[in-house]
Amino acid sequence: MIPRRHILAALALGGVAASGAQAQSDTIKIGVIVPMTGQQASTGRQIDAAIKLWMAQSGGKAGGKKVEILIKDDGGVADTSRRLAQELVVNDKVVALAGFGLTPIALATAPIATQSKTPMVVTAAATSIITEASPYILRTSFTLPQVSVGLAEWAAKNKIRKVVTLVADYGPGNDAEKYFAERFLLNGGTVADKLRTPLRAPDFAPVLQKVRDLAPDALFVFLPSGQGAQFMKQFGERGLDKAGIRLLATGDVTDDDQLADMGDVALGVVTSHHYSAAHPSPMNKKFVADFQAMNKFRPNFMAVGAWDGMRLIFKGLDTTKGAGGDALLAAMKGQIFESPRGSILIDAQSRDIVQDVYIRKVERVNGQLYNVEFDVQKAVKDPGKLK
Ligand code: VNL
Repeated sequence: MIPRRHILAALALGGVAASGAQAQSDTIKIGVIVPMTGQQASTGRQIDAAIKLWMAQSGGKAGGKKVEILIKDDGGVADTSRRLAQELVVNDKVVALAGFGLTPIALATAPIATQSKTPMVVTAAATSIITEASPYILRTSFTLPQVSVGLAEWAAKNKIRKVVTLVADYGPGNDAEKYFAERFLLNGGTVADKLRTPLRAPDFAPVLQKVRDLAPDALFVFLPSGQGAQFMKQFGERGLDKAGIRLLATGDVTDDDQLADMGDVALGVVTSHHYSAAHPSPMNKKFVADFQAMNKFRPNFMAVGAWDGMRLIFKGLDTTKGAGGDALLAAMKGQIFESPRGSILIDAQSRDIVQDVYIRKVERVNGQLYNVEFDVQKAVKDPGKLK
């Protein structure tokens, strides 16, 4: 006969184990890693705000379970992001990782996703190669080749013959320079010089002097979100606009996070990108209104990438009833849905985003600067994957 106290002890243990498992399976955790401090802090602030909005709108539930978001600050440092990802996967048992504000960070963290079979949704970083760094990576942001090619075509069609390119000297900058220049040359243009500035603490004065001396019809620029305002100020101070040099850029430079304070120098700047706070769809109008009711700033493309990233994960969890791993990965591949930016597809094969790319011009709308869309290329796949 088994002594009564043993049975009681076993029951108690079983009870603890059962209620522990219960508590665990009732709550699903998603780990978000973003820069909340340092040079890219605005990216973390936008992503954090967008996720709070998503949680309020969705009721914080997916697959019939409560979802908890664990948001971590990597300060823009790759080693920190990698360590945080490891902790989130091992200790917190997150079903998915999301965020990733800079390309080197996404690339450094990719092996953690692969080893632990944890889906990793890149909502910000935008170098073409990222989705190839792990079969568990999906992307809801964009790629630089995706937004650079159409602008090169627009320039060639609009009497721009000679350009200089200027990019931040790392992954997305290399992509922007390469794909813009290739397409521009193919359309009969010439590229007088290819200039680069460091990612950390760039000084635009020397390169802008060089651009002035080269006197191109236009300067094409890519800089990561957060550097646009400083660049624009110096572009104006050095009189490049007055010298008749047109400014063309990816939308990262006329970022909605900073655009309102850029002043008249930004007027008329032509950019290409996948999102503008001025996108005239009913869904975007509601998104911007809801976002601004919660925050004192406008949503930018980082906010939309994160909001769509949450939606992608939540819909996936609805399908898997809260399970992660390969089941969640499969449930996220091939999703098609309407975003505040327009309709998007997560290509099942590449796991990268297919989306419309808009050509926009900075204009004053009701007294405020906005990127006003005037042309669109539909359903653009990342040209970086076509080679
Ligand atoms: C990246 C690309 C970062 C575009 C950005 O802002 C951006 C990246 C922080 O891949 O590192 O606007």
